[in-house]
Amino acid sequence: MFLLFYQKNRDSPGTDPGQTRDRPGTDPQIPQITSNFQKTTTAKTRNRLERVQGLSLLVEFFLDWVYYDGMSFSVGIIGLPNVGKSTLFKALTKIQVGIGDYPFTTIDPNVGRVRVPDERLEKIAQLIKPEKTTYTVIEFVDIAGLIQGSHKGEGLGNQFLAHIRNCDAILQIVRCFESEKAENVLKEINPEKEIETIKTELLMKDLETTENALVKLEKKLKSEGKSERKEILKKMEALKKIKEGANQGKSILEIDLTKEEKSAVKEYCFLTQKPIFYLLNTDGKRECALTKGNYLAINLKEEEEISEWKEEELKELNLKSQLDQLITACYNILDLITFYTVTGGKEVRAWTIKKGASAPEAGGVVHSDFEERFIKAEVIGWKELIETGSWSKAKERGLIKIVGKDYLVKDGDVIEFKI
Ligand SMILES: Nc1nc2c(ncn2[C@@H]2O[C@H](COP(=O)(O)OP(=O)(O)OP(=O)(O)O)[C@@H](O)[C@H]2O)c(=O)[nH]1
Ligand SMILES: [Mg+2]
Repeated sequence: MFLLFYQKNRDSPGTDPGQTRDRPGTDPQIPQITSNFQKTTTAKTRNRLERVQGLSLLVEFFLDWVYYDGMSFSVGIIGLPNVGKSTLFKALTKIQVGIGDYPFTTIDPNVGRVRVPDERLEKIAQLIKPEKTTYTVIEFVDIAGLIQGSHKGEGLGNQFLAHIRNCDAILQIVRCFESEKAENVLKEINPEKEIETIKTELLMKDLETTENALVKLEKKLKSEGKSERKEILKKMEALKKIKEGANQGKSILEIDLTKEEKSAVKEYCFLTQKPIFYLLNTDGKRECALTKGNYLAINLKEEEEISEWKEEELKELNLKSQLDQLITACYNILDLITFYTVTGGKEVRAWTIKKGASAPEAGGVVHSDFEERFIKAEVIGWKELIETGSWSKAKERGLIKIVGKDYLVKDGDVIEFKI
């Protein structure tokens, strides 16, 4: 049955533009996607599995299931030990993970996907009345606690900084609760100091990466030809600027880099260049605020408890989870846009791409054929579609635009790809 199901889902998409097909194993609530983080793990899994003779089809099925070629974005949950990272992860993903009173309960990272709340998608679905409504997702990675000296291998060391490197954005949990059982590694509740401690660790690692890169480039400079030397010198200039800023305690986000400089150092995936959001894990007994940065104050213990409750129970007690707000905030710092497909009325689905993506690039997120064989796309803004009442009426009134390869997708576009 598994294989039949697999075969069915491997059929290539028809030429009907609206036909965004299901991925193997796709459930509307848990689209199967792959991020940089998963790719590393999946590559290792592929090697191991491929050694087993006779299991190739099963291997392929499994890899297709986890190795969705669409675009996905991940948020690394970081912070000192015992601040509530795994408590948040469990509340967000409903995945049972180890939560303990002692520091470093988490060793291997936990990875889970969470659907992004989307009122626009719900409104489109109310209009189209599809069989399936599929939200876009982001991935959260619960990473082991960092402490002072992590960049030099203290605590659980350097490898956890590497896990952060694979994430697109960072969510730092800051401890604002007292507990006799769960030791406070910082020994005091001091959000600014806690943030500074983690920032220093990330920055020291970036400084180390910068210095190593400069040494390597210096050597390379001597052996390369004239045109390559020009590129290397550009990169070195940007790295020197970063080194100078980092030595003054500035995160790379705080250093004024030009677009060219940013692109020259992109390959280093600097930790302090990732967008960051703070969650103050409060027990509600104290004032909780930051003087700078984007943040939310949430009681994670409470969130963990109510994450098991049904919606009706929450309504009855007049309780509201703040996690949707948090997911939306994380989605927003990733600098992404959402577009929608309506699949001939069968499925209404939200997709995520980076701001500035072209129509074929957006098509590639839905299916590789939509990028490779892209001819044109039909596009309408979600609001216009709702106001007009249906896709066919919008077409009759000439409100649907035909766009080509150069069209840059806008947030909220509803798109049908033509191949
Ligand atoms: N009182 C209180 N306890 C909390 C809260 N959040 C987490 N805890 C407790 O703090 C302890 C550590 O929570 P975890 O979620 O495991 O913390 P962590 O940041 O993942 O810790 P490590 O994996 O060790 O880095 C557990 O005993 C939690 O029950 C909170 O908001 N209030
Ligand atoms: Mg943990």
